[in-house]
Amino acid sequence: MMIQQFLLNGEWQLSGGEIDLIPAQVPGNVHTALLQAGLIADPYYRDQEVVAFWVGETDWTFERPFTIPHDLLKSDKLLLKCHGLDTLATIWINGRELAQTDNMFRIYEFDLKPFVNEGKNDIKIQFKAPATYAMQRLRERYLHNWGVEKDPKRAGEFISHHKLPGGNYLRKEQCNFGWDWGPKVPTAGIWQDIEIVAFNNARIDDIYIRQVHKEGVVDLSVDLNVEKITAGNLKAQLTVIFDDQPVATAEQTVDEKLTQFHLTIEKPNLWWPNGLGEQPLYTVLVQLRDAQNQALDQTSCRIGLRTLRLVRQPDEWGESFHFEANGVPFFSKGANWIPAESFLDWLTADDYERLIQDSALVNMNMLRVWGGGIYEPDLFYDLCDEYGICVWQDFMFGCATYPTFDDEWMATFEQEAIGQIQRLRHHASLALWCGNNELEQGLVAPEETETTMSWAEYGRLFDQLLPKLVQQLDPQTDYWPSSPHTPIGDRHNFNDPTSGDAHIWNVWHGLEPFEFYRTCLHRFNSEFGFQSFPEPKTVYAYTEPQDRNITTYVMEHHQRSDNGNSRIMHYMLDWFRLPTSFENTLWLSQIQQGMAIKYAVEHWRRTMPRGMGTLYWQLNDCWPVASWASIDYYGRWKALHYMARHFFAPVLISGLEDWDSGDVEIHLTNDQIVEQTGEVVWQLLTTAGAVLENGRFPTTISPISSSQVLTLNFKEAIAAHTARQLMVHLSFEQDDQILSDNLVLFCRPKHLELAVPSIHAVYEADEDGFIEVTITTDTTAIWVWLHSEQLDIRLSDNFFHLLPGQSKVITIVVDEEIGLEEVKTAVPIQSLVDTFA
Ligand code: BMA
Repeated sequence: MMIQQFLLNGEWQLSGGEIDLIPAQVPGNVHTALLQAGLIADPYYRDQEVVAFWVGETDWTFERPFTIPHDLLKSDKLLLKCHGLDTLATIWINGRELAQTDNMFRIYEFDLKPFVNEGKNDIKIQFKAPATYAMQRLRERYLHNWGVEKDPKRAGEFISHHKLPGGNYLRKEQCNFGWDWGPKVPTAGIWQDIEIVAFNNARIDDIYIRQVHKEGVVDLSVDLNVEKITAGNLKAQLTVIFDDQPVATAEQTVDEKLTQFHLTIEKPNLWWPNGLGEQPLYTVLVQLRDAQNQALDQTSCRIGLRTLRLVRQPDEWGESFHFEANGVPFFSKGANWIPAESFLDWLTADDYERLIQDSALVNMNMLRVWGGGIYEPDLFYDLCDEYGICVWQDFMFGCATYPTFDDEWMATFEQEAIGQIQRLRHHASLALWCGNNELEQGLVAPEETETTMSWAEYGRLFDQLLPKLVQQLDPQTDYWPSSPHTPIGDRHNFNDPTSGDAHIWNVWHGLEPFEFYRTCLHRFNSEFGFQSFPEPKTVYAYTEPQDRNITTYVMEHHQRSDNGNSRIMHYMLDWFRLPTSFENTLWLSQIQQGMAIKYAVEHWRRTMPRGMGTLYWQLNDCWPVASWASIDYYGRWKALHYMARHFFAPVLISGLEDWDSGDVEIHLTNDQIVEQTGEVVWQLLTTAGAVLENGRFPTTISPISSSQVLTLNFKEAIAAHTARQLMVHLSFEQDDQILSDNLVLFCRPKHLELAVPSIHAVYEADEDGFIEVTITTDTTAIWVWLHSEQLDIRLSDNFFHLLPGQSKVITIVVDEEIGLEEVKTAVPIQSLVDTFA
């Protein structure tokens, strides 16, 4: 008989504190059940999060009946499989304790047989209050955690800045206790599927696929692990499917736990990161049969034929740090990924698809799944495989010291790591396993102190256990102990520019000017970032009219970085004229954020091949908040995300200006595997749009390289016109197509002398039902953007510059059915001048 699986998802009953038996969805959590029942308000609205703190301080019980039919009870094995319990759970079956669990990231299986009867049964899962437990443990032994402080005045009390105390004691999503962009909503619940599994004879435990790439073929070796209960001959059949056709098959008898298959794929279609090639995927299907040829179990997984390695070798600057796909080095472009929801059950498949698609659309090829969140569900990695987004996967530790001295805690983590490596290792997109986020950035010292763990305690987990497990279970993926990590010389010397990866926070946290980025020559920038506010529509969703000033209590409540709003304004005074309204402040903060990250990324792309990667902090949000994200909680693209498409373009033209000498260096950066030939076109313009000088010349740029193609000097023009009235427009053109264009200024935008543009728009519906708008201007308009308070719109480009004589065609995708006329009135067009004029 084939293995049987029965989901116990759906409606359960929830009780806790004063609340008795309200309906609760599984998968789900306590907060969303209470919200559904009208017992708490939306924690994302105003400061309702604070009102809901009691939820994390309460024990909760989920329960439901279930039925076990007669033949199920006769199965050789009857198991309860929990794909995710958050977190401190005791499971009761018919009033008897089945098991206790302590790790949200583990998949647990328990023998159910001795606990159930034929017919009606019931299951209860009790969850301990996470906030209360965490606090107790912290009182027993202090463990440092950024964002939490010991209260100097009251022993045993803590000052909670952006986090609730003690989360580092629990194997639970760390940012559920709060973060410098996330709310403090420690929840509890059955957050993943829960099911009953019954089988006879045998089942498939897991498979492991190794690839060996040779000239024109890929050899696959597949390890099949089988759990065998009864003796008897078993057979396993393996089929590799591509484009719905079998391309290789093999059959074996299964005598032992482990059976190995060897197959060859001829003429392999190789998988490539986004921008470098296609993402063909093969399905590996394994079927297990008994001696009578009856199917017992089957499993399948999708793979991409590729090699994907982190390359570290001595070079003229120290030690390289870059990724190579199929032997081809590539520059990593992307962002850091945080959980896309604080209440994970609210996330839909569409939300995931949109975020991964949005990453690929702006020319990203890598996301880092950051260590303070969760190992994402399979769907996330499936989408990354499909869109060519390589995954830098952290293990779930971040910004705190951890109790590696506790053997029980280490043991549960070991099981977590084994389970997650086995679950994710076959994904084409998996590029790297990384131990943790930022522990080596000041949280470890030779000896344990109040604020550090010792290297010995740290090493136990990140230098011994984890590399050993990765080597055993996924030897074809590299392991990196921490982000950032300096592999050469003094390990305390994090952010060394000659080797390893770096987190550059001198701009923003360190209040250094944007120019600081250009002094950084690191090998790989895995974090750096700049905040902005979400757009007005998003802010309106969590505020009332009286909250709409960035200094109000509610606006500051939706800002978790220390003095975050002051930092935004600090830089704004440096770069821009003060905006005239609340809404303009929000928009301008987005332009500023985009400019900061563009400044950094263009510089780092110019340093290729010394620097081989930039992942900005951060792609997404888990609630509506001021943050470093480029896509807000509702999926709305901030200015940064639109700008990313340009500064991550496969071929980039950029200008490096020297305001003192009047020099502009023109640089071309090519991420493509093939050389690019085209024309560089430049114009020196007045702010009114008059062309003072111009030129064009043909040029070729080699694959995967960056070079300075020309330096121009505009000292005389600056003397004649002032820096405030000049700009240089650059473009790189190929067959009449502009592959990249850019604007160079000689002063801060606040000093630019810009006239008020009159922007003209002509709307048309194209044959696919999209709306196209052609935009022109009578004078130079900087950072032109379209937006809508009424409609959710997506634009093919936004926050662009427009010169008189140019026309820009933008496609507008509107989420709802709506006529051309309505769009016209609902989509105003603004530019920089409108933020202050
Ligand atoms: C980095 C990250 C996060 C944090 C961000 C902004 O250090 O690893 O912990 O949210 O900075 O401060």
